[in-house]
Amino acid sequence: MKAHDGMYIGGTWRPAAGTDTIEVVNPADEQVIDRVPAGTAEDVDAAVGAARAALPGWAATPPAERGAIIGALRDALAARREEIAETVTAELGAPLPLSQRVHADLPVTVAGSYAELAAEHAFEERVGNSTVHHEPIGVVGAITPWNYPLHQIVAKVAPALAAGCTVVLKPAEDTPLTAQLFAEAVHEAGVPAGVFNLVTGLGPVAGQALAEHDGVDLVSFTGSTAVGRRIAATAGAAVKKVALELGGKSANVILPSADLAKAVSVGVANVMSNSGQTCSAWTRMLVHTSQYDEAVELAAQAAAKYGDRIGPLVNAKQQARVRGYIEKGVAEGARLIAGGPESPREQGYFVSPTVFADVTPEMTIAQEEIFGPVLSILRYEDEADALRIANGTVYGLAGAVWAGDESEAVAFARRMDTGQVDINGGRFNPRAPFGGYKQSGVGRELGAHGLAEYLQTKSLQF
Ligand code: TXE
Repeated sequence: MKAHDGMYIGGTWRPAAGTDTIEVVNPADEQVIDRVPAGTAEDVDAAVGAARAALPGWAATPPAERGAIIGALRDALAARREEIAETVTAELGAPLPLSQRVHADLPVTVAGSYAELAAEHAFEERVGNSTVHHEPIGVVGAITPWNYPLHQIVAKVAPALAAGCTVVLKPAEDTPLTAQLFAEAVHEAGVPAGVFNLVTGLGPVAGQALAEHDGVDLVSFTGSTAVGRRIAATAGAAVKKVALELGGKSANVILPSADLAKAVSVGVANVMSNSGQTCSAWTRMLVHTSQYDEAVELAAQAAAKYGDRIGPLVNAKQQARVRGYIEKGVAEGARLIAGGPESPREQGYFVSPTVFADVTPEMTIAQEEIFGPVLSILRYEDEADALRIANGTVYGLAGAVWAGDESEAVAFARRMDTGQVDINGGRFNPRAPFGGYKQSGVGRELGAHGLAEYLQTKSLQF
């Protein structure tokens, strides 16, 4: 696609307030592929104004009608599958099959679930002598990252629209083309003017202006813990609600009764997918001491199979950051069994699929989010030890448990301090709430819980 040179505000593409632009770079070959306008506080203000003006009409639209429009949005996204996949591949660097199967198809599923949920949701209920109304919270400021460029947008915009809110989106500066495609689909679906608005721009400029804007009632942010903390502080001072989806350091706990070969191969694939740029990735594999050497061998074989089939990281900064973590792992005494800090290619922001053995819980690579294709394998002595290690980070976003018997895995998962756990591999459910315990965030995305984030309640007694 060719980038729009304006902002999508009030149902039309209009010129940006300023003249600065942002270069969009293909991370696989470092070539500039396009430019989008760099929004300013003025653009954000215009977008928030359009969203406020559209709010009463959209909030009063019957939920089933809102659902029908979200259904049309799902169809518009589905019709653009190839264009979306190619765009994600161009600006994120993801291999095309991954862009098709995940980056393009997953958001269609999520939009579809909100087309249904808008119609199904109980926006009003009778509790004793009260009627409780669940009303839209208002104008939503959505700030999204680049790792799943379209999914992150749909996971915020679809539930917000289902709830009756209007939205201003500031997508990541690395992947604005996918966001522009989304705006085109919104337009095509017949979403009324001003209900959805797009301002492309830099985080500290357009993002910050959106997070601080008085006309925004809720800020929904996905990204780094540092920026999330800042947004929460600003919102707290303004007594404004936030939803935050931040980092993770999820544990993949393989209990001795599990199918070890399957658990290890799925576990490695989980970390390498999307070049490790997944907040819920199972980056710590926990293996019983009696099976440790076998698991390490299996993981090394599995990682070698990936070779250079995984895509690059999104930009030079992320590549440098991930290579720095790999060097730190070596310096702290972990044993490199696959990959390493050297880039496998001259051009592009590539990092080799990397696996560390002999990782101990206090090492930096076992504590901090790396956000690259790097797996740490840790050893545990017994279940209590496994649970202590699994729960021993500041994060609590996701996780996995493998056991011969499902109930054994479930019992363990119930004791994990984390928002989502996949049992024996799991299977994606668009209606299952997703979000963090501890420093992984505040609030939930997906399903009815995701919709409820965008509602406030009023009770009438009679
Ligand atoms: O994130 P930023 P970055 C983690 C991951 C990664 C690290 C850094 O560990 O290595 O964060 O990534 C906008 N006010 N995750 O630097 O800066 C920015 O424009 C308002 C985890 O890319 O947080 C973008 O739209 N907004 C994660 C969004 O915030 C601001 C996904 C995220 O960028 C802003 C991505 C500001 N002051 C990174 N500064 C996940 N949880 O999935 C930046 N932004």
